[in-house]
Amino acid sequence: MLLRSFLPGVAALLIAGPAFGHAKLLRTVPAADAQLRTTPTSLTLSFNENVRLAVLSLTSGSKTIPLTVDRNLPATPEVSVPLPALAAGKYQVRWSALSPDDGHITKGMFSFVILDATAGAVDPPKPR
Ligand SMILES: [Cu+2]
Repeated sequence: MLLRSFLPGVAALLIAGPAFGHAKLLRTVPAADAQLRTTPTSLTLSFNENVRLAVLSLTSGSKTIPLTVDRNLPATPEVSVPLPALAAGKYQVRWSALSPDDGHITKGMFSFVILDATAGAVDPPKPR
């Protein structure tokens, strides 16, 4: 009896589920897996709908680079934060975004590389 009254509710949830879009990350600057020859001065995440960033962290190895996210801003599809001067290295971005429309949270991570400008080209062919 309990099961019988429960199932229609579950079915309704399953059907309704896909109708609500979750915030999807469309693109970023720097782009995922980018190999940069110049140091980026800002980090931008573009979503398919309005979001509030719950988490935005930038790390390089064990080092965390402090970022300032203004959480008082209204929800927006594009979030941009200024970056401090970054040294050459591999950086990892972790994010988590809240969609105010339905309260859903999506998250992900990506990385990019800042090449060492003083080292010249990446893996130049070595003369033998
Ligand atoms: Cu959603």
